[in-house]
Amino acid sequence: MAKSTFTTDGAAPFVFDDNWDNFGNLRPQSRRLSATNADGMPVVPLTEEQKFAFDTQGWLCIPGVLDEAELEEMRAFCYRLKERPESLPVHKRTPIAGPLEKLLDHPVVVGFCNEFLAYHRLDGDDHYGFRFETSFLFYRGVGQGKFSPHNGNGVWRLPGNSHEYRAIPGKAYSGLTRCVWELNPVHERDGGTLFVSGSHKAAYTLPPSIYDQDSPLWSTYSCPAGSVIFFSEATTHSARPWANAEVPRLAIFNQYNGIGSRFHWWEPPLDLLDAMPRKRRSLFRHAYGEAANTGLDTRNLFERALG
Ligand SMILES: O=C(O)CCC(=O)C(=O)O
Ligand SMILES: [Fe+2]
Repeated sequence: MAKSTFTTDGAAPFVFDDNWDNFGNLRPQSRRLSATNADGMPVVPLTEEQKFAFDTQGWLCIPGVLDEAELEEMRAFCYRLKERPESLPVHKRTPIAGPLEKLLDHPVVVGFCNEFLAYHRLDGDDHYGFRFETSFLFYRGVGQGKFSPHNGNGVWRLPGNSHEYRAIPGKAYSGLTRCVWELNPVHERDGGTLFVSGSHKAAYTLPPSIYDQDSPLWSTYSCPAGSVIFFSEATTHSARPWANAEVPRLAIFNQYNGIGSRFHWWEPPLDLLDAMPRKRRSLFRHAYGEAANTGLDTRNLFERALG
C-alpha cells in the first residue's frame, strides 16, 4: 500500500529550542517524556486522530476510560466529600485525595499532557514536564450550572495569562488545560460542558449569537461514565443547567499548566503531598523552568530555595 505523504513521524515532532548552543529543533538526547506514571503504569499516548481532533477543536472526549469498580469507589468518595466532609481528615477534604488521587497522573492524562503541555527538557524518570493547578468537584442536580460563555482567542495572549494556544505544523502547545472526569453518564441534552470548536485559535471576536445556548456554534459531547474530556482553557466554553433528573452531574475538574507557568492561587494540602509518590508530587512543584536553559538538573522542589 502506498504510504501517505501526509504521515508525520509522531515520535519526533519539531520542538523549538532556543538555547545558545542549539538554535532550532530540540536534540534527540534532550527529548525526555515520561513513559510510565508514578505507579509504574505505562503512559497511553494519544492517537493521531485524537491529537488532530484536540488541535482543531480545542477539546477532546475520550470515552470510557475508568471501569465500574474504579467508578464506584470514586463516586462514594465524592459523596462523602460533599455530604460528610468532617468524616475525612482535613488533608483529604479535596478532590485530589483518596481514590481520586490516581486521576492526577492517570496514564491517559500523562499521554495527553506529554503531547500538548510537557516541556521535553524538563521531563524525567521521577518528575513530569508539566504542572497541576486546582481541582473542583461538580455535583449538579437539575437546574444547577449557569450558562456563562467565557474565553477564546488563545493565539495572541501574552505569557502570564496562561490561556494560550500555540501551534506550528506538527506540534501544538495548549497552556492552561482542563481535564474533566465524568463519573456519571452524560447524555445528549443532559448539560455537559459546551464548547465553541476552534475558538482557541479564533482571530475574530466571538459573535453575539454565542449568548444563545442553542446557537449552532456550540458543540458538546455525550459519554458513558468514566470518560475524560480535555479542553484548552483558551477555547470558548460554558457550563449549562443540568437537565437529567435520574443522575446528577458528578464531575472532577482538574487543571494542568506548563512547567514554568502558574495561573491559580491554589495549593494542595501539604500532608497529602507528603504521602504521594515522588513523581506525582512533581505535579505540584513550584513553577520554574531554569533547567531548560542551564543544564542544571530539574528538582522536584518544595523547600524554599532561599537566597
Ligand atoms: O461547569 C462547566 O461545565 C464548565 C466549567 C468551566 O468553566 C471550566 O472548567 O473552566
Ligand atoms: Fe471556564
